[in-house]
Amino acid sequence: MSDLKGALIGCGFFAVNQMHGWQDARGADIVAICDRDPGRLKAVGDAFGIARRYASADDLFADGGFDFVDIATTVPSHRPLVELAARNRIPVICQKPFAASMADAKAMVAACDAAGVPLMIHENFRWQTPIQAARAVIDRGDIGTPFWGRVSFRSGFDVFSGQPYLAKGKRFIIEDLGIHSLDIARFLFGDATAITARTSRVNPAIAGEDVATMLLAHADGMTSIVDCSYATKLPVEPFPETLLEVDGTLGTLRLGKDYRLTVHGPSGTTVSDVPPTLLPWASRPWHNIQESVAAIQQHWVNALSSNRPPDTSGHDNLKTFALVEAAYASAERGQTVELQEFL
Ligand code: NAD
Ligand code: 89V
Repeated sequence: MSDLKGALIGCGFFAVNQMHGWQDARGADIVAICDRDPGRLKAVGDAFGIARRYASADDLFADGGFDFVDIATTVPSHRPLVELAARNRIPVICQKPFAASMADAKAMVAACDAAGVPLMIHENFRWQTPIQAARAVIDRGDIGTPFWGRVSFRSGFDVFSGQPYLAKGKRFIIEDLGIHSLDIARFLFGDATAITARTSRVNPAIAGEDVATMLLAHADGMTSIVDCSYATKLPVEPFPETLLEVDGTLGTLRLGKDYRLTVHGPSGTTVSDVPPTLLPWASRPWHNIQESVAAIQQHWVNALSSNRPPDTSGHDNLKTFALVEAAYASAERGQTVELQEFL
């Protein structure tokens, strides 16, 4: 079978990782790119040798000649671009966060369903090697049935220099980073039914919240805590590591700093290193995220080629995005919010 042809819209900060990921992917090639900023279009086009370049997504779709589109723009353009792809019956990947509102996200899913095209949200953190390693331990039953968990991301890393828009939004850490942690909680512990959240802003130079603590009730009775902070000054900066604690009926799992996994169960205690691979184009400390970009893109190629829905389909990611919306509602109201209100 010949390789799938892809087009990428949005040639900004993060799209460079996606372009590297597509170069690594088996079974897909990017044949066209689009950005309304001529400087970004030239930089990415020249770096990756892409001749077909467009300033407008309408023109890109009018010319066609690709089997899927990868949307790497920021959130305001997600709904119009996904709907444009659906109108052109082109399978589509859209970066997180899904949309500006739950109503927009649902409309995007409905548009793709009506057009009969797959939609995948680029929710890559669950594809990180250490997160996959933790999931394998749980699936093997090494710690029995999990009854409590924690997904923790605490950092003082300056994300604003690479992504200045993150300092300007009314919403910050839950929408941008917590969304990954909430998805990891769903991936490891199952869907949630209710959330209680508290947020605060420590950094006076930004508009949104930079600290969030969330308590999740999961469908199977399990409880988890998802906490994230960009205001945490540690002796050794852990960005962008997600740490895990899981207590099960037979033992415990701890994913600690430097990708160290400790599993304690009936047969004893094992400590192993589960670091991400440093891909040739990757750079520390981003390599954990960069590897997961390559992994989710390969997953998309495999799913599309075999007519299977991707794991983080639009339908699946509505449940992660509902957690984001419910967390903000909970923090604002000062009370627990049932997920049902948003789904
Ligand atoms: P960015 O602002 O650096 O890049 C976005 C690019 O899209 C810009 O070059 C802009 O000109 C272009 N663009 C915007 N609207 C367009 C349109 N309608 N048509 C054509 N071009 C358009 O942003 P970024 O930091 O690269 O973030 C992009 C997305 O990636 C965001 O949604 C962000 O949350 C997400 N992101 C994800 C991860 C991850 O690990 N999954 C990491 C970082 C960023
Ligand atoms: O993954 C992300 O979405 C990024 C970062 C890790 C910097 O928060 O925005």
